[in-house]
Amino acid sequence: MPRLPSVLSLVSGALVVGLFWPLACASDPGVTDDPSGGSGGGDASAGSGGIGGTGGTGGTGNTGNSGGTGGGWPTTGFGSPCSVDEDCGTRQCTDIGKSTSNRVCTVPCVEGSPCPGGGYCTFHEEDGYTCIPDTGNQCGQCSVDADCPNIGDRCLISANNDRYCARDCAFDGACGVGFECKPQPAVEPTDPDAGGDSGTELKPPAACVPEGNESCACDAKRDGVARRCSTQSGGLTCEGTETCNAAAGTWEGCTASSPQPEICDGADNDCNGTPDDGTDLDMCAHEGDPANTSFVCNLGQCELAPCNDGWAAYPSSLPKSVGCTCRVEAGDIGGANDTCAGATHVGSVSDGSLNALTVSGRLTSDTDVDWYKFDTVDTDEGTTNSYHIQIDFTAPVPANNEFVFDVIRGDSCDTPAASHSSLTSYTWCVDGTGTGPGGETIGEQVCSAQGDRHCGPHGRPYYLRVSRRPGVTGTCDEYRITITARGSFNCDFTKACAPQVDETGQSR
Ligand SMILES: [Ca+2]
Ligand SMILES: [Ca+2]
Ligand SMILES: [Ca+2]
Ligand SMILES: [Ca+2]
Repeated sequence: MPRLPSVLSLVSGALVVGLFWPLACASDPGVTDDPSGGSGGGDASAGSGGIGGTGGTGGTGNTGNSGGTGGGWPTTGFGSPCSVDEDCGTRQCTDIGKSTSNRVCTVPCVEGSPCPGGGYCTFHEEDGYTCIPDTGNQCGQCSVDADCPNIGDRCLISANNDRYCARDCAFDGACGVGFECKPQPAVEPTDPDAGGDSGTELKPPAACVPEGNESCACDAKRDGVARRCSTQSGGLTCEGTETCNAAAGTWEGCTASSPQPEICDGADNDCNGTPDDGTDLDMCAHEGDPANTSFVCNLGQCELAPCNDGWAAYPSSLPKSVGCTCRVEAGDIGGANDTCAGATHVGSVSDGSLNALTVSGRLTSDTDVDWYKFDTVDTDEGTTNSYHIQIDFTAPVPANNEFVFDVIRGDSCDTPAASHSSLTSYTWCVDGTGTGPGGETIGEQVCSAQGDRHCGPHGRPYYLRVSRRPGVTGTCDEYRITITARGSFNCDFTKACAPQVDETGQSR
């Protein structure tokens, strides 16, 4: 860094930039030899035109000085492209590019004096605080600092979440209209010793920010940039993005949805940041009010909670909103009677009485079965026996096409015999007279303790298993089964009762 101290001493001696240039010029004969300098000298307005053509934005500042001091001044003034210091009337050729080299003629910054020609002051690691031309870098598009063109540029983010290039203003706090100079966190210098070597006291970092930390105006520099936008309703706010359409000069196409009460759909309808964060009751209210249960929101879907005890959601073809309308019998809650061991004991029937047992229930799932157990009593009637077990469906009405039962006669939870399975009516009786396979008279309509035909006893426990006929469409219809031990007709040995076995050894 050999140059900076000498530059600074020159600045302090000259006090202002306008005075510095003639001093430098006079001390360097090479510059006065520049033929282009002669053509621009002497007339301020004519010089302005010539400089503007070669030096761009820096031309005006240079022109005033050269015009004021007479002829022989180079046109390669502030902001002009250059390769080496000698190319510049300012004697300072600086690479102001950040990622891409961009060498232009510059001047040192001076406290209390604006940079020439619309330039601005930024820090250069070798040259210290340096006036560089305004290259239109402010509000350029960027993702990181390196995307911005000039040294000292920052890639900042606005309150609307869009990023933009912001130029340095640490030296003098000067920014254009509509911008304000805001402090910024320090960045690691590419050369950690730069500040120390230059002898320059570094100012706290700052950059030009749109007033209010708003987005830069939507213009050609910002075309296609997206920023955050929002939609508000009822105290709720949803956010989205909108895009700068430079041709129209407006931000367009805000993607924010309209805030809505939270429903169970996997989406964050009220835009509070959490999907489906309402109560199950509220979020599924639109699904209806199911009976004997409630909706719960699960993975974006309103599902029925388990039914209250004593109720089932059956048949499953019903709409979810119906809920649990199929009553489960007390003896079947939790599937209690789904096995023979859990059979519901429903009482007993006797041939000494016309009283019947009635069993009713519902099959409350596709696979539900109901087991029942009852006792039968064969009373001693002396010379006759009216024991006649009859089991029949009496509901559904008018016809039962859905339910069947299996029968086990005896006190054992065996598999029902095939001939005693899938029945809708069952008879086992001795209260008649018939002819056996050997031509003998059978039946206990006439019987005695001493004669050929004894009078029982035949009383046995029974198991009954109610199930749904295979392939039938299930309903929650109630079935009803009537059981008697005293048949309403005499036993017909020609068709009923088979495969009745000889349980006593004496009669069938
Ligand atoms: Ca939410
Ligand atoms: Ca939701
Ligand atoms: Ca059951
Ligand atoms: Ca009897």
